[in-house]
Amino acid sequence: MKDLLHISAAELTELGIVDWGYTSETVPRSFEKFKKWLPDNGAKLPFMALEKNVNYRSDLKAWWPHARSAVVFLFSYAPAKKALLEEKQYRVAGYALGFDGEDYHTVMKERLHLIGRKLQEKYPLQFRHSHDTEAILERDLAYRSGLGWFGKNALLINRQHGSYFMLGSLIFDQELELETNSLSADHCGQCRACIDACPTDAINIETRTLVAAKCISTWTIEDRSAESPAPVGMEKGRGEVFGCDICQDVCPWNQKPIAHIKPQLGTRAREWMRWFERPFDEIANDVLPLTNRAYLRLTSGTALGRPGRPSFIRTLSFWMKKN
Ligand code: B12
Ligand code: SF4
Ligand code: SF4
Repeated sequence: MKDLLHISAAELTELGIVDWGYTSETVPRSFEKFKKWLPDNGAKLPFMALEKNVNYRSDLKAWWPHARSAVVFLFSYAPAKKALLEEKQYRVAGYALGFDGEDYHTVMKERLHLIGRKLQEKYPLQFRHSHDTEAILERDLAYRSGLGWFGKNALLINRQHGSYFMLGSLIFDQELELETNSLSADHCGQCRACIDACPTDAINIETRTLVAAKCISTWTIEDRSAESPAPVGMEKGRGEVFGCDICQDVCPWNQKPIAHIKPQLGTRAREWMRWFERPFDEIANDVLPLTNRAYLRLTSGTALGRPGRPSFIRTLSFWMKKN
């Protein structure tokens, strides 16, 4: 990784960043693809379909009129993911325990702010940030910054770091004196490991997008209805209770980066892993007596509260019936 102006690569590494890329292209390359995807998928993810948000995604300038350039950072959760894989623990997606079990939004926001303020010490710039929070096509922004390609599993894949990372971006009101990496070529080749491994057949190979309604991640995190039936094929999964990493775990581009790092799971993340690895009925017994608000208190400070108690219980019941 290179230094970012006067911020050294070592300082960025301290913040959990493994690479960054710069672009002054404010218009996404795949907005038309997004618009084609929306009619069939927006119902399951209503926040994606809001008219205002669709317009924001068309151009960074539509979202923030002052936007002129952006730096996208890869915040790795590979060390935590490696620890989970070694424990054969698949019930919680790696990103949720990857920042010591803390809510990645909070952690990344703090770190992006720190970088933005440090840049302001030398440059009279204004910035905004996005870390799975704003209505912008974050993967496309990372693609334009030369950080990777869109895999057949729809994830942004980086040749050196695979895909076990979250994207965090700083968007600036001026262009910076930085070079843009060249755009990444597609390195999926003839591989179709993710398509064959996805238990619910959620990957649309032609468009490299997901059928949101079929994806386990949608059902276990975003679908807050206690009545929604599980996607067909869910029973072939690995006991996913929060999110799904199957199409990443089988990707050859994740094997090398994972082989070369030390597994690392912080104390809180390990406690959560232990909480989740118990029999499903034991977990349900912890959650059933709680009110919805008490459940939110239990998960507060983590990313785990997002589905809400009713749909979390619905997911646990699915696995209890299956076992
Ligand atoms: C909605 C959403 C979801 C939904 C829908 C996912 C989806 N694929 O759309 C659900 C709940 C299913 C989901 C799941 C997950 N998500 Co999510 N999600 C988002 C969110 C908020 C929007 C994504 C989006 O725009 N979807 C719309 C569709 C049309 O976009 P797309 O699938 O990426 O399709 C693009 C490609 O097909 C591309 N394309 C295909 N071929 C080509 C070729 C070229 C040349 C180009 C330029 C483009 C291109 O064009 C499309 C439009 O951009 C983003 C954050 C953000 N603001 O961007 C995070 C985000 C994509 N999610 C993220 C993560 C980590 C996950 C999960 C791994 C979590 C988990 N473990 O459960 C899974 C992964 C599922 C998967 N295989 O993609 C990360 C991805 C990091 C990465 N390495 O790519 C993001 C970027 C959040 C972040 N800031 O880090 N997610
Ligand atoms: S996240 Fe899981 S369900 Fe969704 S596409 Fe990947 S393997 Fe399939
Ligand atoms: S598993 Fe294979 S096809 Fe799927 S994203 Fe990885 S390299 Fe591409």
